[in-house]
Amino acid sequence: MTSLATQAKEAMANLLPDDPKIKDLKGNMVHPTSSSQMTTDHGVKISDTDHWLTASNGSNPGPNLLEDQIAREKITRFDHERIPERVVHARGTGAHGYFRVFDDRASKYTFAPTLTDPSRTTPIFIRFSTVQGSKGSADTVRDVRGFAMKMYTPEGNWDIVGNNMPVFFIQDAINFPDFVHAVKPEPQNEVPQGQTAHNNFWDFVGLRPEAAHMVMWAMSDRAIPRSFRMMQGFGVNTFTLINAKGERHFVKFHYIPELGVHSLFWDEALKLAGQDPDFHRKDLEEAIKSGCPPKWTFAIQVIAEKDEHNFDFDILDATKVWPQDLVPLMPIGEFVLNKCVDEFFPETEQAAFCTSHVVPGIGFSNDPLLQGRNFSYFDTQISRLGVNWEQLPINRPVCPVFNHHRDGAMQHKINKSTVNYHPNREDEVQPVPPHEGGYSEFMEKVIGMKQRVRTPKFQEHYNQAQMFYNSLKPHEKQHVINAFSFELSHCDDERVYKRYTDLLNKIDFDLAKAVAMKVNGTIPDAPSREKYPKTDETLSQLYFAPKTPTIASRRIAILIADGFNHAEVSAVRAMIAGAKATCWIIGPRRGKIYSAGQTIGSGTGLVADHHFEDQRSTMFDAVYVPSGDEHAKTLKKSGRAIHWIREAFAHCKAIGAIGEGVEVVKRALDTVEGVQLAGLNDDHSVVSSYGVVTAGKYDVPSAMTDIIQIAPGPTGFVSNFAYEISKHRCYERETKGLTDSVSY
Ligand code: HDE
Repeated sequence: MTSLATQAKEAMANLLPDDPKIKDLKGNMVHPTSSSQMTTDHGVKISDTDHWLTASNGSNPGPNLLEDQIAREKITRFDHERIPERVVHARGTGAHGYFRVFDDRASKYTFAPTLTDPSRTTPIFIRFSTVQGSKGSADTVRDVRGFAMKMYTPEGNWDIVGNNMPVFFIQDAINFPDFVHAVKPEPQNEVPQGQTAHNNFWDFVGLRPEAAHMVMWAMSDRAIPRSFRMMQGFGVNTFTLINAKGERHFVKFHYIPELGVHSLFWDEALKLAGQDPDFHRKDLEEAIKSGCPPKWTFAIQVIAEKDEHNFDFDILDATKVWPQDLVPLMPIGEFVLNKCVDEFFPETEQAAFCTSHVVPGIGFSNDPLLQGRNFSYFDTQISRLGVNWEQLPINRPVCPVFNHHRDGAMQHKINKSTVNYHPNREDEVQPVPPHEGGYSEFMEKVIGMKQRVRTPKFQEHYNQAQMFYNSLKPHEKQHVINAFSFELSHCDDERVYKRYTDLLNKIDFDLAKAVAMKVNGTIPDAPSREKYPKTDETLSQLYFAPKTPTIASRRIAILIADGFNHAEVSAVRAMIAGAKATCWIIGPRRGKIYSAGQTIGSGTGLVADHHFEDQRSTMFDAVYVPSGDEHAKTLKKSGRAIHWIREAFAHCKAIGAIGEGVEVVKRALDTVEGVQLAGLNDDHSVVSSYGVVTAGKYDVPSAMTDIIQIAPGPTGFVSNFAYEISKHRCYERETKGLTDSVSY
C-alpha cells in the first residue's frame, strides 16, 4: 500500500517538468510576494489605495476628484472584469494533464502522430461544464456535462469538444438556437435556473421527436454524475481519420474513466445544489491535490468508408450511437489530469474550444451537426474574447504560429517584417506542402442538389431510445421513471406534459404507463408501436465498474462524539487512507473531540474536521460510526446525527459501525426491516447486509487479520466495508423497497 505522500509524489512526477504547455504558460506568470510593491497599471508606485482623493478640509468629507487616476483606474478595471459568459456551458471548471497512446495500433487509420506515436506525451487542458445554467449556477443539477479537451500537439491544437453522453438533442445545427432558447430559463421571467424541468424545454422536445434518444440519457443517472472524474466522455459527432495511404475511416471518440461511471441520487443532487453548489469543482481539485489524478482510457470506434451505408441508421446522425456489437470499441491510449489551474479566469474562463480545430490525419464528416458546429465555435469566441483569442496564454499552440493575419483588438504580437501578405518578395511565411506537414483536405467526391432536407435515414427516432431503456438495470430504469415524473410534474401546461407522455409510449410502453400515472398524462392501453428488442450492455453505466475494485479518492465520514474509541478509529482510518480514500472526522463541534478515558477539555483528543450541521452525508461516499459508550449515547440522542445515517442509508451508501456504534445505526434504521446487524458483543466477526457492515469489536488482533483486500467475502471489517464502498452504492436497498421506509 503506498502512502498518500508517495502517491502525490508520483502524480507530480507524471507532470513532466518539460511539459511544453506548462512551460509556455510560465512566461505569463507573475508571483506576487510580501515584498512586491503596489503599482498602477502604468507602473507608478501607489502610496494609498484606500482613500479616494477628495477636496476635504480634513474634518468633513468633500467631493471626490476626477483627477484621481489611481481611484479611477481601480474602479474602471473592476467595472470591466467580466467577459460575456458562454451562451451555453457557462458553468465549468478545468485542469491540465497529458495524453498518450499505448502503441501505434491506430496507424492503420491515421497518420496523426498524437494518435500513433507512443513516445509522445501531449499536454492537454480539459474543461468540464453544465449546459443550461449560468456561470453561478450549481454543479449538481440534472444536465448534460460538457467534456471539452484541448490537445497542444506539435502539429497545432486539436480540440475535441465533447459531452458525457454519446448523442445529442438535434440532428441539424440550424435547430441549435431554438433548442437552446427552449432549454434556457424562460423569456418572460428568466426561470428556471439550471433545470430542464419547465414547459418550454418539454414543449420543444415533445415537438421534435429526434430528441427522444438524448432525452432518455438526460433523464438517466448520467445527468447527475457523482464526479467529473467518474464520467464517460464522447466526441459525439462523427469525425474522420486519414492514414498514410490516403484511406479514410469514420471515427467516434470515447473516454472511459478508470474509477468507473457513477452517479448521485436525485435527492442528493437536489440537496447538494444548496448545501455545496461547488461540489464537482471541489471534488476535482481535491482528487488532483491529494494524489489521485483522474485517468481515462481513450478509445475509438471506426467504420471504413465503404461500410458507411451498411447500418439501419445513418452513421452521421448525432442522435444515434454506433452499437458496440456492430462497431467495437478500440482502446488506443489514455489521459490524465494532474494539475489544477493557478488562476481560474485566465486559464479556465478564457479557454476557448473549436470543433473545427483538427490536425493533419484527422478530418470532418458530413454530420450536419458537426458542420454547423464548425462554423459556430470560432464565431462565438470572437464575441466572447475578441478576434485575437488564440493568442491568449491558455489557447495559444505550443508550436510556432505564423501567418499574415494582423491587427484586431488586443493584438499581442509584434511582427518584425516589412510584408504582411502572400505572396511577397521576401518569400516570408510560405504555405507548407502536405508532404511536409501542411493540412490537406481529404479529396471527397460531392454531388448534390442544393436543398434544405433531412435525408431518409434521419427520420427514425425511437429505436435507439428504446434500446437505451432496454439496456438499463432495474434501478436505473426506476431512476428514469422518477426523473420524467419529476420533470413533467414541473410543467403546468397540460398540452406539454400530455404530449410528452404520448411520445413516451413510442419509446417504451411500461415507461409511458408509469410516468403518465404519476404526472396525470395520457395513460396508454397498448404500445403505440412494435417493441424494438435490441439491447447493448455498454449503455448501462454499471458496465464500466473498475475491473479491480477501488476506493481511491472516496470520501468517508467518521461520526464521533466525546467518548469514542480512539484506538479503533486510528486503526480504521489508517487502513482506509492506505487504500487512497480520504477520511473526515465529523463531530458535534469542530475542534477537539475527546476519546473514552480522556477528560473533556484536556487530553489530546481528535480534531473534528467539521460538525454535523456544516457538512452533510450528501458530501460523502460512506459513513462509519465507531464504538464508544458515551459517544454512542450522545449520537443516539442527536437528531442530526441520526439523520446523517438515515440519509446515507436512503442514498444507498455504505455504512460501517462497530460495537456501541452499531446501536446508533440500529436506532437510525429502526423503521427498516431486513438489515442484519452485529450484536453488542466481543466478537470481531463481520456482518455485511445491504451495504451495512458491522462488527462487535475491532482491535489490534482484528486489524492484524484484516489485510485490506477490496473483494467480496474477506473476513475483516475494513475489507468488507471497503468492498461495499467500492461498489459505489447498494442499489438492492432501493429495488427491495428498504429505502422507502426511512424518512430523510
Ligand atoms: Fe456546443 N457550443 N454547440 N455542443 N459545446 C458551445 O461555444 C454549438 C454541441 C459543447 O468548455 C459554444 O465556446 C452548436 C454538441 C461543449 O468552453 C457554442 C451546436 C456538443 C461546450 C456552441 C452545439 C457540444 C460547448 C458556447 C449544434 C457535444 C463548452 C461557448 C450544432 C458533442 C466548451 C463556446 C467549453 C460550447 C455551439 C452542439 C458540446 C455557442 C451550434 C453536439 C462541451 O459555440
